[in-house]
Amino acid sequence: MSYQPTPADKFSFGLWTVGWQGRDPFGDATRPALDPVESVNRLAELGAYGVTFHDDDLIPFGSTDAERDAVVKRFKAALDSTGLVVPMATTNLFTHPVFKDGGFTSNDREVRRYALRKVIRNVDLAVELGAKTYVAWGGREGAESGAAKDVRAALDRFKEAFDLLGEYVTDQGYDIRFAIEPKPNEPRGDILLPTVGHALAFIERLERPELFGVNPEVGHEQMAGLNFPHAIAQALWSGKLFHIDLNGQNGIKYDQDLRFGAGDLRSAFWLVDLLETGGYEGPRHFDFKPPRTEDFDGVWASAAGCMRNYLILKERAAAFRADPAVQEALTAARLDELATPTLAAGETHAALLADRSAYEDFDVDAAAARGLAFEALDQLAIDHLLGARD
Ligand code: XLS
Ligand code: MN
Ligand code: MN
Repeated sequence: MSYQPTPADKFSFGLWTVGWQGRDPFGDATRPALDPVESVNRLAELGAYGVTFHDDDLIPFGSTDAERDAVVKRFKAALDSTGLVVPMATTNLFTHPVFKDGGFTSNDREVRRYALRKVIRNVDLAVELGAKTYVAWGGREGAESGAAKDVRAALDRFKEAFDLLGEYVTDQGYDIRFAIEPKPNEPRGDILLPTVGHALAFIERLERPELFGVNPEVGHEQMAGLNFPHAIAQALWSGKLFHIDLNGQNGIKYDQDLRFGAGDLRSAFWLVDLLETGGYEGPRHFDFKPPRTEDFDGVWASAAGCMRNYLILKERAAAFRADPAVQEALTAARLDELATPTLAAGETHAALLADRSAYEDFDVDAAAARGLAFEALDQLAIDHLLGARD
């Protein structure tokens, strides 16, 4: 099996991923800036299908209108010559010091109005470039101390901002939806909408919930100690998995943004299994940071590794599902039974209460003694994941 990606695999990368210069809180950049056009060319050569960007990744902050136009023209020419598409774009509301207390939820009203204008300007460009998803990561929407942020008022302002954006794209007739990206902390001490669950609940309070979904990132849920495939399953179940950020993370610590497949490999296996069988048709988007130890050869090796690992896991997950021994083990583990409704079709609570076999005559001890056979099933998964199944 060749693990050579093609555009049909729908792999996409943020300009800020391969373009990360390696600047961290303790050290300076270890790599020079990367020309976005060079990124487009290299990603296309590697077999990617899409490229994404924050406004400032493409158009340096503070550019004049003429400079902006020239950058966009050159970028479009690179897209045309490579066939790469722009499935998603987003806004940088975190780097410039003006956003030190956030964009949509800054205590400073003028900053909130400026943030909305900055987002709308880039939504226009995103639509012009054909993007169907607009990501909103509120990295600075949060606090380090208690009284400094009235969280209920901040959520009102968050809702106000998203309601306005929903109204704007509707009035413009744009074919684009928003994907909110949760993260528990970093760069703020605590960030609002910290997990997928928080974001899903928030979306239901918006005026146009149908325009809003989530963009979960592997490492962000894992920073909170949560099970990422479970978060993805609930987002899919809710019809809200609009986009995804794939990367790697080793447990509860700083946002590592390792290449996909590094970090929790077992979780990555279940994630790919779910994405490939659960009806997700969007881009497989990588939001990772090639470690600052790497030169550009290492950057491209890291990007290629993300896609290769996805394809290896896709192959292993498909083999797991196709294995007759796995089919038997799934039945032994009663997965088919879980898929069967607890009440029969048309059965009422009165009928349940009248069913003596459900309670009065139910042999609790016999049911308690039955094993679930999950271990044998899980070992089959490990065997497939490690290529140890013959
Ligand atoms: C940072 C986020 C960011 C978003 C886009 O932690 O992952 O890169 O994906 O703003
Ligand atoms: Mn991250
Ligand atoms: Mn991300």
